[in-house]
Amino acid sequence: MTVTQGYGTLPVNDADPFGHEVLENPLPLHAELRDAGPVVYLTMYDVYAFARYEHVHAALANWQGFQSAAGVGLSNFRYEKPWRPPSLLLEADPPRHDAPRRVLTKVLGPRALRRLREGWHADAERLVDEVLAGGDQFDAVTSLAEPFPLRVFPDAVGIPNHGREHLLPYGDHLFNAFGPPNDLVAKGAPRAAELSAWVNAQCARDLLTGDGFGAQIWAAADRGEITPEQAPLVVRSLLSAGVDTTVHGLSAVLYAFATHPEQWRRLRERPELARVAFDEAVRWESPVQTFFRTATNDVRVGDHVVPEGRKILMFLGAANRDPRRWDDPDAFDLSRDPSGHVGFGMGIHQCVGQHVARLEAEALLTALARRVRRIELDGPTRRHHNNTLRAWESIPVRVHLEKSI
Ligand code: OVV
Repeated sequence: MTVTQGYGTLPVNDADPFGHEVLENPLPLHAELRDAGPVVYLTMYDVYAFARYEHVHAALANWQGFQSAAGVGLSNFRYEKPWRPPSLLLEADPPRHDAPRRVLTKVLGPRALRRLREGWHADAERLVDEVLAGGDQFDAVTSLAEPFPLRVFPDAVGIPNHGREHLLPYGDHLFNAFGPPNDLVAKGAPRAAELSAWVNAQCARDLLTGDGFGAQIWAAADRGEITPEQAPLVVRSLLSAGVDTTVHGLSAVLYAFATHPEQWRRLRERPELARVAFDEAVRWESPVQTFFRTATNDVRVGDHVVPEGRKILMFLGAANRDPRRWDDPDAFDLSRDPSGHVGFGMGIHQCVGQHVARLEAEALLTALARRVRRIELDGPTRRHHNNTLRAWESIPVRVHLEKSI
């Protein structure tokens, strides 16, 4: 469907990208949007959309033209008050974005993670042993993908044990809140203030252990790299973006292997493929499906113009399966080079925690590959619907164990 605009015919689409039908299976809408043209107008929300790799990638790389400080959800912070104080990273533009980003880049960088590596691998081995001791049938989401990040990440940040059960519900609501105020947001709203208050309380210096990511953020404030007012908000970014994302990323890679036995065999032959496998799963599933940007001037896209101040929905998941960019995009394939996918974003906001996520995945996958010869689905899977995240609620699996270990 198209409509006449001053600059030609702008393709329009009446679908609800945040409706349950699309959340259950977004792939048909993604194909429709990609094929409609480089920019599509979404009538339901009066916003524009990019779904082709070329345009999503280019927009994410162009922070001057496509800003984040007006919010990366549907809500436009130029006109609407954000539901929580904006993130100093996600919802900020240079120059304000840069000091917090520099601090987190160092705290979460490959060098800093080296001291966690051995412990996380041991934790993964222990968790896998515990789960396998319970039998050959289990739920990959509730037995592995959820407990593993919850076992290692909050400890690494340095928050107390009490109340950690709030982390996943907080993240779920936060990622819903980037979408429209629909039933998913309404479902989380009653607890939002309580969860938010708990998360904010964990960001205080005196609650954080001496050697974690949180303490290192406060140490950066002592060195004057960020202000003491910024430190708690930077810690909040870890607790906001660091749990649900990795849970759903791990669910994605476990589902991918449970449904691609030949790829599991490959991983077992070459366990050093664990990291590529995780990136391929992030491309294939795109646990973070969408973020908005806001046009900072009238931007020409093909024959059309996105007017200044308007929101554009970036379909990361659609870009990651764009056949214009990827050969056989729907295949989960360890022999492809998935680098360049936009599942972690692109440009100055590209996921600052991606090394943490990869280390978690590497630890869990290598522990599992050591003991499990085959992993297969063992019943109907169930999706978890979220306005931003592509998630699983349940992945029942049966495993066949390696006898010698
Ligand atoms: C990437 C991301 C998602 C959600 C929250 C944040 C970041 C944050 O910085 O708070």
